[in-house]
Amino acid sequence: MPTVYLSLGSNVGDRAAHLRAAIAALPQAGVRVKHLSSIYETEPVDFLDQPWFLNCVAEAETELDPHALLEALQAIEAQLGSKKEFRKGPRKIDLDILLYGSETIATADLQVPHPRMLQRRFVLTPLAEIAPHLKHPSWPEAVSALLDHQTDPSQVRKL
Ligand code: PH2
Ligand code: MG
Ligand code: MG
Repeated sequence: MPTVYLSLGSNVGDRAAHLRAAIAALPQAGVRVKHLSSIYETEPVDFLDQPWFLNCVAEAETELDPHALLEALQAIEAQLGSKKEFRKGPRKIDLDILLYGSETIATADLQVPHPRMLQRRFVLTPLAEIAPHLKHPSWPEAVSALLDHQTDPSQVRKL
């Protein structure tokens, strides 16, 4: 069964409760969580004029294929009432696929590895906590080294 890495984020309402609800919904969706990072409070990136996020990363196993996994995550977002008003804007819960085994996927609705993950401290910091030696065939280095060389100036604080 492939190991997948998921990024979870929330910056609206009771952010920690939304992360907990999403994590609790994963098993019924066919996603078995093996490791969960700490929760981090993170400065918004890309679209800056929005509240700070809580972010974490999960390592999980699933028999769902990548697109079925994407649909399962979108169903949890909808079930928790998450609506994004606009791209990269505030939302109750955002569930993103970072990695799906060592696969590379480039379709209209799904790109894996997540195309911006190596430029984001809010992803690399929790990922390095649970999987410092993780590598993908398309990456020059493992996660902990990528974090060491990170130029993203945004703040990331462990809660
Ligand atoms: N998600 C975004 C855009 N910006 N910034 C932080 N700190 N955390 C996020 O999860 C995040 C973001 C779009 O998905
Ligand atoms: Mg996202
Ligand atoms: Mg998303």
